[in-house]
Amino acid sequence: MSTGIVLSQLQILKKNSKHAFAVLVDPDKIAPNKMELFAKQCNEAKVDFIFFGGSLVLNHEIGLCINIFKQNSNIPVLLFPGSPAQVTPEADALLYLSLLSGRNAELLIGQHVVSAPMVRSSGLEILSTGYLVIDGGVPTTVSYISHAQPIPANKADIALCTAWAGEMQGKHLIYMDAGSGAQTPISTEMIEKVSNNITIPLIVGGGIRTPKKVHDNCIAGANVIVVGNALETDMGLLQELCAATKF
Ligand code: 1GP
Repeated sequence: MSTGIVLSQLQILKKNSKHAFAVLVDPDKIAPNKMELFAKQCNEAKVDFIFFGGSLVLNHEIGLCINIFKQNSNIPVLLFPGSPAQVTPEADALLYLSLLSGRNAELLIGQHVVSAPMVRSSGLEILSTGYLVIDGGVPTTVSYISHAQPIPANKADIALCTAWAGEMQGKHLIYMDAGSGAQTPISTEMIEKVSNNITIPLIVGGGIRTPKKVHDNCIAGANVIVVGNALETDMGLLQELCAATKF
C-alpha cells in the first residue's frame, strides 16, 4: 500500500530544518485543458509538492486533472481531500487528515471508517496527518463545512497541545491551516512554538500571499508552505513564492 517515498522526503526536511513549497490546486479553479501549462509552470518554478483537493469540490474530474498534471511533471501529487469522494488512485500520496482541532467525530474517525476499504485498496501512500484549523480572521469553507471551531489565532499553547496529542497518537505529520483565503495567516509565533516542540514534519497554509511571509514561516520552522488562493489570483507570483523556501 504505502511506499513511504513522500513521507521520507518530508522527514528529511524536518531532520535538516529545511523547507519545501507546495501549490494547492482547487480542481474547480483549473480546467483540465489548462493543466498542462500549469504543470509546466510548476516545473519551471521548482515547486516541491502539489496538493489536490479542498473542503468543497464540485469538479468530478480530479483523476483526469491529476493524470494530465503527471504527464507533464514529476512533482509528487498529494491528495488533500475534504471528503472521501475526492480520493483517487492517480495521485502519489494521500494526506489522511484527521481534524484534531475540531470535535466533529465524523472528521476525526467516522469518514475514515466508512472509506477504509476504498482507501486501503487505492495503492496511495498514506500520510497520517493531524489537521489543525487555526482561526484566520474570516469564516472559511473549512470551518463552515467541518462544523468545527478553529483554534484561536493567539492560543499557541492549544495548537501545541493538539499537535503533541497527534504526535503521540502516531500521526506522521501535522498540518496547521488558517483555511483557504484566510484573512490572517498563522502567526510565526504559533508556528515556532509548535515546530520547536514536535519531531514530525509541519505543513503550514492558509492566507499566505507574499514571499516575505513564506520566508518568515520557514524561519519559524514550517517544513512545507502551502499556497493556493494567491496563485489563483496571480500565477506570476509562483517563482518568487517558491524561491522564498530555498535557502
Ligand atoms: C488551504 O492551506 C491551504 O487549505 C491554502 O490556503 O488558498 O489561502 O493559500 P490559501
